[in-house]
Amino acid sequence: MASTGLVKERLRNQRIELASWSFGNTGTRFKVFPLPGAARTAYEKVDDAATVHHFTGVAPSVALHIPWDAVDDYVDLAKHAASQGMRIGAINPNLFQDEDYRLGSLCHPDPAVRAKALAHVRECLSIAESVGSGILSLWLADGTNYPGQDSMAARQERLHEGLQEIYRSLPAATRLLLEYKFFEPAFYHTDVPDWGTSYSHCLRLGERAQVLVDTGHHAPGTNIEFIVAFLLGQQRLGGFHFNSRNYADDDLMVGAADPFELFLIMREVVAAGALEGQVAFMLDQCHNIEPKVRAQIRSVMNVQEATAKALLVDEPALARAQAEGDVLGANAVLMDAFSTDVRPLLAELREDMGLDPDPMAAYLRSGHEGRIAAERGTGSQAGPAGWGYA
Ligand code: PSV
Ligand code: MN
Repeated sequence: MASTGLVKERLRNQRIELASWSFGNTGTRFKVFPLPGAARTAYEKVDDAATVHHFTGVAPSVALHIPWDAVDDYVDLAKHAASQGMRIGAINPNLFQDEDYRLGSLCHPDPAVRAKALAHVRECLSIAESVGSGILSLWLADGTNYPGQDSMAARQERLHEGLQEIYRSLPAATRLLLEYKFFEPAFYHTDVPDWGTSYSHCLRLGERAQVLVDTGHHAPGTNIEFIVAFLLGQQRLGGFHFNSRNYADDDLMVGAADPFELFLIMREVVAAGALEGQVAFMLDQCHNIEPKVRAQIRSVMNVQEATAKALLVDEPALARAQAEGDVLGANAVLMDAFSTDVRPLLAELREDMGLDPDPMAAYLRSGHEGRIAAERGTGSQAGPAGWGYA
């Protein structure tokens, strides 16, 4: 088994990216319940992300969604982040909330709409460059609702052409992460429904096109850790959008519904030697009824716990059991690691890092929640344009 010192060292260097949209008022299509203190601007979202980093020590970057986080001066926003020890992470173009995107964006039948979508992605690439971000995360809401609505085959070709244009426009050190989702908002078919579709488009594009695995974007029962293992083996796992689901794209706190699944995913990451490197570990969550900063702190802690357990797997013992065909022995090695209470280890690590051993208690004591509620109020419920707009 790895020494405690080594496990702590690796946990200390772990990086988890937060998403700006987790801090604003969000909701379902039924209702947005405005939350006291919810961030109203991109600057406040960065501030809240910095607060999460302050108490956890492993979350120094925040992803932006454009235009939800549109500002006049992105360099200034990046400076604002840097002044709090943060940097801007992945840039997410929004190709789903404009009237023109009713029938899709890059796959739309009208070339003018496809051109508009491409122009927006290019704008996002220039934002990425100006804030020093090396990741463009692309999620398309494209698809159809009814059989016959459009040619699925033609849409794949349009998609390829669009992606090729984007790939050609990528600045040298930037990666394109292509996210997939099996349904919603399109209900009959989506144009990038699964990892295989994303992977084959990435292969056609080139090395800097990689798959983004959002843990909430799979049918129930899907073996996500297999997908992770496969993509890591092909050097095409670009990153994660972590969240947790019971039914569909529930966007709940990662590790909430199925901590075992999260452990198995992190175990594949650790086994492939990918904990440190290019894979981006990002949260993509919405906190519709719970306090947002606290929920993000809990989420970071959940990822840390799953990672710690994954690092505690007795790899030599596991390899031995696997080689001997010892089915139950191999399984027991994994279960031993999963069953370990890693909270004391993480508390020790945080003390080593000069942090409070209990980030949640420290946050509550800090009075931040009351302060932002008093300063910001409840904000206003998002209009018909969508809950993501401030
Ligand atoms: C879509 O469900 C998604 O997972 C994509 O990553 C979006 O960018 C994000 O949620 C926010 O809507
Ligand atoms: Mn996502």
